[in-house]
Amino acid sequence: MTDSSDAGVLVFGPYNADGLAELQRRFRSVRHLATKDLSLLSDEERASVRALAVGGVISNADLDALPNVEIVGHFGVGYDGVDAAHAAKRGIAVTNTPDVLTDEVADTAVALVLMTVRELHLAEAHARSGEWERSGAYPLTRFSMRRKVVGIMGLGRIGLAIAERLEAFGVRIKYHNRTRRTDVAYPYYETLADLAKAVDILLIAAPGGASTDKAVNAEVLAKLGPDGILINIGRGSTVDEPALIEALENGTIASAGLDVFADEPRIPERLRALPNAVLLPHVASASRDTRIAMGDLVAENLSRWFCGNKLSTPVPESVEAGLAQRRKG
Ligand code: NAP
Ligand code: 8YV
Repeated sequence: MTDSSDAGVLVFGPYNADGLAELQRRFRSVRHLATKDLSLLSDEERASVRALAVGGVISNADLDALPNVEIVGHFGVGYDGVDAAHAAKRGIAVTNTPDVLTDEVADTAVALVLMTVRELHLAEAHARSGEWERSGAYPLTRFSMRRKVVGIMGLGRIGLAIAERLEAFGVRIKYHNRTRRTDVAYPYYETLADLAKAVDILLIAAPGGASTDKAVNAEVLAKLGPDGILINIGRGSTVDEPALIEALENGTIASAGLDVFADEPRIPERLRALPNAVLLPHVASASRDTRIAMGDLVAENLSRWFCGNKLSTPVPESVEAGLAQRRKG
């Protein structure tokens, strides 16, 4: 490789068009395998891949089918679609896209809270359908933001940005993380169940992965209670989705606002049929500007790697493995 732009880049799976264009601006050899079907590549083509740009999930088997990959740039801050620990064992660095999307995601989360609390999805349908003219005003809503207590599971970059926005509505904020933060005054709850019992609105802004898998289960939903509202802006895997559907159908909780789901893009028909569920198709970061910033950060990380510079946003597993910068030689 005579210079950094000669590195072979494989874009694996569906990928943002602006992000793909940025990679093509920076690297001479960029191939987009939208289908993720590596059998379409010859052994020589697989061996030529030195960098991956991934928009969603790559299995360890697929990663291991690329013998010379040095770095995986993940398009998104949640990198649960990549086994970063496995990559580190192979000496492969992984990067993600934190911070550049925080405000967009927090804005969307607030919108989802308001839609769900004030039933705006139903009110919009009432207007659009002509029902307002036929049968009069949309009914007064059961809930308001007034005097509400919001509990955030995952008070990190995005969770804190959401909390700061929600304070403008006069709500009180509480949170649960694995570790108490020392830089916030919000009340901390050691367990998710205790947080759920203490709040009106439980908002999930935690990462996916083993430590959060199905954390919001039937017990937590029962603690949230019949006047409780669940908001999930994190990962669908964090919620036991069948238990949530039961809870919404039976009035165990009042309603839910969801941007993420267990088996995207598939949403169970029972969930789609529920009037007390607000459903968004994983759009929290999906503005043109934010996606351009994410794609630029992926490309910047790959460029920095092959120039021998420190990565902008390596994931913790890569930093711990000494992969925050390409080793010389
Ligand atoms: P972050 O800054 O790393 O914050 C994650 C927070 O979650 C941390 O405060 C962490 O604290 C907490 N956490 C991690 N594991 C936990 C567990 N098992 N139980 C309770 N709390 C836990 O990450 P971020 O930038 O805020 O992003 C958060 C997540 O949002 C991403 O990983 C992604 O899954 C999701 N996201 C979704 C969208 C969307 O389009 N819907 C867009 C962007 C991000 P502790 O380590 O102390 O537990
Ligand atoms: C996705 C997200 O990355 O950043 C994250 O963790 O969930 C989103 O921004 C986006 O949907 C592209 O897959």
